[in-house]
Amino acid sequence: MKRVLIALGLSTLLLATISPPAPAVETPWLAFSFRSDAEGYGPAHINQPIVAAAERPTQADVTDLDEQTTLVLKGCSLTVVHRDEEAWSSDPSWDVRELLVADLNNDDEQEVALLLWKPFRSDPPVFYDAFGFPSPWEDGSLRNHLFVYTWRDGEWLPLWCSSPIADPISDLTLGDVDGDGANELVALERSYGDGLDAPARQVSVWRWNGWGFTLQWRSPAGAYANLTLQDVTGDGVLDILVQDRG
Ligand SMILES: [Ca+2]
Ligand SMILES: [Ca+2]
Ligand SMILES: [Ca+2]
Repeated sequence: MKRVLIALGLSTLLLATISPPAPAVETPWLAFSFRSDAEGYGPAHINQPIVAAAERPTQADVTDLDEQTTLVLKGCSLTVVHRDEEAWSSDPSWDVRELLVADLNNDDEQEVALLLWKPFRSDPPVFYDAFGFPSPWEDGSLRNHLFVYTWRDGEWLPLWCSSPIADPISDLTLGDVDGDGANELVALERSYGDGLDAPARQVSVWRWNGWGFTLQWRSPAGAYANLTLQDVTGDGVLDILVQDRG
């Protein structure tokens, strides 16, 4: 009898001191939906649950480009393997963070976008000296770039390589977010100096113009994360969804 009382006493004590875990409060989602009657994309808080996008290929992932070609992102470097042989590999000084295989220039063929960091080189330095203005970046400092490559007829070719990006991109995706039938590039942007876990400061929408990407729209400043595209308004046009950590 004494043992039973002791056991009951203990369980009562445990119940009294361990409260059930509070239900997880999900960070609210925000939808930026294209407005044909206004400039840009209107924000709206949404209540329905959103499934975050699958992680895009990073660190030690293999992506099939075609039946005979794979992209191997291992550590910070990308290798293109064709028929079991290395066809191309990224410069050792690059830190390739993310791949996006998609039709970036709306020609019905897929390209490969690389989001990477590489050391800045004021090349040629004489350019800055001759024109009497300082280089915008310190030599050797890591800068964010977006490079787009094509794989055509067994050749890996650069289609477009950005200069250092003013507002580094932390995440990007592609889809037709204004319903005109052509893809836009949608990015989350940070500032240099922000930590890796810091939320993005802006959402931006870019469109291929034949020789590069033109900014279509940039969101108000905020604290954004987990970019994904889904049609939550039911109008057949993808909405830009982000979690709002502000
Ligand atoms: Ca294309
Ligand atoms: Ca579009
Ligand atoms: Ca929609």
